[in-house]
Amino acid sequence: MAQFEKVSQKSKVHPKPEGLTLQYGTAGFRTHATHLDHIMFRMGLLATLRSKKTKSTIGVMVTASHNPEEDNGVKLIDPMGEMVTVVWEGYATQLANAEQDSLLKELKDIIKKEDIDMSEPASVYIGKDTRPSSVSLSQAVLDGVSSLGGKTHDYGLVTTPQLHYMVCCCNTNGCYGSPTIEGYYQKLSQAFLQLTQNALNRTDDQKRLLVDGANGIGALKMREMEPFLRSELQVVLSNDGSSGKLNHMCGADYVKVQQKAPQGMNMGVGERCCSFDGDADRIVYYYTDSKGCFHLLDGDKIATLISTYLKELLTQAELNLQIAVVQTAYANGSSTRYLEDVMKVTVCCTKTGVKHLHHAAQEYDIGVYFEANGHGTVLFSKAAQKQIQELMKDPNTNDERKRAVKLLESTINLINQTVGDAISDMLVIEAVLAIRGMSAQDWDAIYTDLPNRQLKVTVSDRRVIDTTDAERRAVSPKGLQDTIDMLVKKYKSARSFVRPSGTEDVVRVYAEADTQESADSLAHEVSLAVY
Ligand code: NG1
Ligand code: ZN
Repeated sequence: MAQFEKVSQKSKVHPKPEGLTLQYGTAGFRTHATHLDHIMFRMGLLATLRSKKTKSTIGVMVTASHNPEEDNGVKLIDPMGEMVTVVWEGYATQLANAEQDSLLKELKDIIKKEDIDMSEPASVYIGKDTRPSSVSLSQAVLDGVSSLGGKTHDYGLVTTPQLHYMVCCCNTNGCYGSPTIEGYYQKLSQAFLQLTQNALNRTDDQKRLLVDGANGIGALKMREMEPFLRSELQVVLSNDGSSGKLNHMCGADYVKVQQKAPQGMNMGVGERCCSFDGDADRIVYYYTDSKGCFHLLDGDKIATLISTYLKELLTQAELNLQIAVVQTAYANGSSTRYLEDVMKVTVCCTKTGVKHLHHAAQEYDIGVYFEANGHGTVLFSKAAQKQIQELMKDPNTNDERKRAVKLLESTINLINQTVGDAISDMLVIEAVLAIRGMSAQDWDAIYTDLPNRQLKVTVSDRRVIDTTDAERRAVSPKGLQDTIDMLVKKYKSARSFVRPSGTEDVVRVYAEADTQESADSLAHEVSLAVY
């Protein structure tokens, strides 16, 4: 078949280094950029098959998010903008690891297993982050798609969530928005401006936000979006990519893990600041107080702020919709306690990795999900959205209810429901703070985080650690959990767990306790038990 001849020829231009094996993990493929050319070509092939199979447009994003600039990676995006299914993650690994001479065999195997009609057309949307290696790697994806006769649309430099948005817009015939960068800015900015009309007498100081762009794509896109916000948000951008290195001493991951401000940011006392990660799908906020103390407002604080706001609107609108917050084992114990005991919302805990949180959140009328590291969004079920729209149209809805319903409607439009989105989340947070007249300190005071520490341990084979109970307990190696339990007992309000990372060759250790010294010491003791 001529179709496969082209694949065969082109694959020689993107050869696989013999013996190299990689796995499609929680964040797709991710490793040093020099090992990825063949992976990109093959993901172009796989996206084309996925498109034929689903009769929809599929997305391929070239990025390694918060990893160092020298790394790169790739993720596939399914028709509704969600992560690709587990079975296809398996195909991705199968195709990636096929030696050069068995690539066609593996490709045909997938076509057969999935019963793919190869005469179907295929369409693939491609995006990339600002890493120098992304240029040639995204070209390799394009080569893969075209060698199977698929059509491509190369969006060039976009944030990961922007590409998810484009894919969703395309496959819902524009119902979600227009699949252009301009359409994205217009949808979000209109919703933001509608929301901030409800915040009275905001001063320029209150409209000011310091943004750390991690020297990445988020900084570029923030600059593009600013005019759409008509000064309702006055962004002061640092780490905008003009001189610094991507994610180096800056960005959401650095700030969250180091629990300190990024380099290059000039923070005034109490000033609201936030950091994006390298592909702008994560965000964390922070400020320093008058004593120079750094305060982090992470994904748990974001989930709390947004769910409190939504719950209040539901009460005002007299809407009986179930709201739940989805977290992972990394959620600070104080946040879980506050959500369950004070706010009385359902909280559920899933394994690390956005796809797990996303699926759990889909089970509720309104599912707010955030990883502690700042990756998250809010999902509204179709039924919930319909109820909100109907109430808006109902002539019997009184003014107070109507105001709440209108706010809910604009909030839904402002949220990128396909995936966590730093720009969209930032605008939601800014709108909520404005409407409620809250400062960063007011937000921080909702509850007090338990001091915590995250460590990485390098072991010879991280996969010997197996976990259960949403990764909160280790089942192997034998005896490890007993040791952790024993160590935890030595400290007050303590909790600790270990799990193998899905994106790096390390074991992650997490500990929290009543003081920072105790959290640090517990994390250290547990990491010694992992060796
Ligand atoms: P791993 O490396 O599996 O811990 C990290 C983050 C996840 C998720 C993925 C994908 C932590 C502790 N882990 O996963 O939450 O964001 O990267 O980027 O932050
Ligand atoms: Zn990211």
